[in-house]
Amino acid sequence: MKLDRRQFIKVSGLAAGATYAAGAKGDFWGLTRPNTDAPQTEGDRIVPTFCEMCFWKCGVLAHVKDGRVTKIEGNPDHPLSQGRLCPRGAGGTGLLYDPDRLRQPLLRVKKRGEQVFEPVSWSRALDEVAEKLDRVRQKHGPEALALFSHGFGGSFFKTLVKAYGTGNITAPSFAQCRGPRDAAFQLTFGAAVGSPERVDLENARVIALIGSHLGENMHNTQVQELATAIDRRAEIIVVDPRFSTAAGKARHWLPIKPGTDVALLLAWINVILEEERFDHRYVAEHAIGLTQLREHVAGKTPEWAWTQTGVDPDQIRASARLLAGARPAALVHPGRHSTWDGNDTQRGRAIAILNALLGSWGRKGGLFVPTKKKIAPYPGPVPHVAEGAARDMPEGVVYPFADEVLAHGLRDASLPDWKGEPIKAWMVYGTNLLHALPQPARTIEAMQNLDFSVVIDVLPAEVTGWADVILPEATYLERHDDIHTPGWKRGYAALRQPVVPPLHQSRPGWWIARELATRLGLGEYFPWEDARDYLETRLQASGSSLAELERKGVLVDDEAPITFEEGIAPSFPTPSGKIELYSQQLADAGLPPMPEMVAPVKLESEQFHLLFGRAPTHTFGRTTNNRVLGEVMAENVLWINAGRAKELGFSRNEKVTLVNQDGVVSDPIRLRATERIRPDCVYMVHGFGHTNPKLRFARGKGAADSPLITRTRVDPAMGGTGMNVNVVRLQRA
Ligand code: MGD
Ligand code: SF4
Repeated sequence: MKLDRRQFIKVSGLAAGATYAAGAKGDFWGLTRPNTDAPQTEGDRIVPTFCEMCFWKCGVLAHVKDGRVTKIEGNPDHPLSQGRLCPRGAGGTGLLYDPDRLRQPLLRVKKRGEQVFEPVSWSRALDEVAEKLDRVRQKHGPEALALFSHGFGGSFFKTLVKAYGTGNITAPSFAQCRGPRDAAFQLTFGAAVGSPERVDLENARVIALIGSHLGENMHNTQVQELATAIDRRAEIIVVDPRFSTAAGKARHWLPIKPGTDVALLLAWINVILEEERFDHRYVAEHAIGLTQLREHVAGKTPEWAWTQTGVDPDQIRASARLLAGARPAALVHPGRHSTWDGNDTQRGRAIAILNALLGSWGRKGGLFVPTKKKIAPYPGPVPHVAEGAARDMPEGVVYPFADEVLAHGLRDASLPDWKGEPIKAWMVYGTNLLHALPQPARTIEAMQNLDFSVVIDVLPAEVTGWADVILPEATYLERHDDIHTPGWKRGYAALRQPVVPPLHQSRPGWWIARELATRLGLGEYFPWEDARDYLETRLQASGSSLAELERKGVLVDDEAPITFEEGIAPSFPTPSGKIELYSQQLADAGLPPMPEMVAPVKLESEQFHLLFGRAPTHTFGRTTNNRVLGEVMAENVLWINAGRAKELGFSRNEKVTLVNQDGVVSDPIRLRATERIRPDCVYMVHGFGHTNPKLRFARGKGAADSPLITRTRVDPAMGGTGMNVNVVRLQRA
């Protein structure tokens, strides 16, 4: 099925950066509403479930006609979609009917990486995986197995490997994405920001986005709320080296020099404190460390920040005043992908401190206190593994605020030169590690050094090419998963259920995990008959039933208070029980207790900072083979400042390759010369430049940024890999 023409026009307009016709809430961002003009796509059946085209998990209604999914719409009852979807969600059929899908289990028959596989039966493949995992367990102990798992479907594999005996469970969404920001908010407020983020955008009167390119990063609910806020005349401040889609809606665009955001944030704090514009009562009641903060930012004036950031001091002052003038409904968005330059926890701390000064934590139009629906656990044995046993840090190295296992750390523990206890086997679920981890050459070296690897995926990817066994999973439209109950403005429980039966020989993750458990003698941890039995047991124990959830897709609690104004008692589970403007925890760990600037990477002549981000139609590399979404955006381009392109003798849209500081050369990519980016930066959308020949649509389209990420700066607080520290020069392709 294709998106209908009208949806595409809306989406294409967004992708092309066109001017947007203001209309009903969210229209100009390309969100789709139920489409009544396309009767040929109406289904005989409508099945509610939730989306997995990205990790936001909006509720969808899938139309089925003659056994095929014809249309996917937003579920109006689901709190995250509210009847709308982003372009990727509406394009889910492009994944379901992708002709390149993995169709049957595959066993490697030649050398690793040569990509020669033999199709085999499920029982042969599962026997092989169980036998190899058993061998690893006997030879090296269970902790020698690592699970890399990204996506909601990974939950049953987590149970499996915990029962097997390993705590080496990780996802790139921590140390390559949101980890630093969560550590920062945890240090400051005693609680993380979570996903979906606890930001009350729709009620905010001023919103500062620091490198959060909402509108290109299409987290549906946030985009809808941002659109509502704009309709209500909220002011937007965008801090970005690139004039993003959101910058087009902003009162202030601060085109900052990469790697200097802490300087800007300190200057904002300086203005708000010096001019006594902060929430005195809130800070006096709830925070500690104001005196140290005042001392710390003394002299960090907008004029000082200008020398670091290149941002006009008047604009710094004016934007600080705008923020403070709207408190507490003034929000500095915590961001999500925050592993930039290794000083990321400190940048997150500065953002958290600003929100504290604005009194916005716990307040309407600020960062609300999420509520969660309670669903009883399955009453079976729960596997436990020893805490702190993960092998993700070299001996003698400690990242004191790493709350989750570091994905690149487990990769490094698989390398031949690793000094500690090694990882010898990988189970990879739903993550293309060759694009997701920095230094992909090291990832390949690690995979070559393993005793065994199994990849569970829906499509071929670069990582499947290096696997010993590939298991084809059913897509999210063909399977049950666990119940989803995140913290949000209203508690809810959402069901993922099959809309159509699995195509080809793909199987749901719960079935694969349970079959492996049985073969490994761990069947007691999967005591249910099938996923329906598992879900029914949990729901009945919670006063509902599977039939009810199958019909509705989502059960939503009544409204409950989510702000201090509505009666939530302020609580800050930090060691002091207060908001910690000054962090004794950081000081005790030998780290700066107040955010400090770290010198940014220096450029030589003809070099650019390499920046990357998202597009409305794509989620990393997982959607770039999707023919439906590919009609809107089939390849990425390289944004370059038009003046700079001319100066270097490049024509407006010629093809170039990028050469990084270590001599690594990218695939060719077309230039997009524009005034909308600083002269010292180039920018591309992440997820393109696939090399796996089995991805017949995506292969060779655009360029990947990952091979150019040969250097990282590691965050000393939580171990995240700052990746925006690589520089490139351009050469004619
Ligand atoms: P994707 O690239 O989307 O995400 O990196 P990944 O977690 O690797 O690849 C997901 C894989 O999951 C694909 O192979 C896809 O086919 C498969 N898949 C999709 N749906 C399913 C399913 O239902 N079941 C199974 N079994 N498989 C499925 C993301 C990570 O990358 C993150 S979160 C961030 S924020 C970072 N972003 C980033 C960046 O922007 N630039 C660079 N250079 N590196 C980055 N690394 C991080
Ligand atoms: Fe799906 Fe878009 Fe929602 Fe992500 S934001 S879950 S892709 S509809």
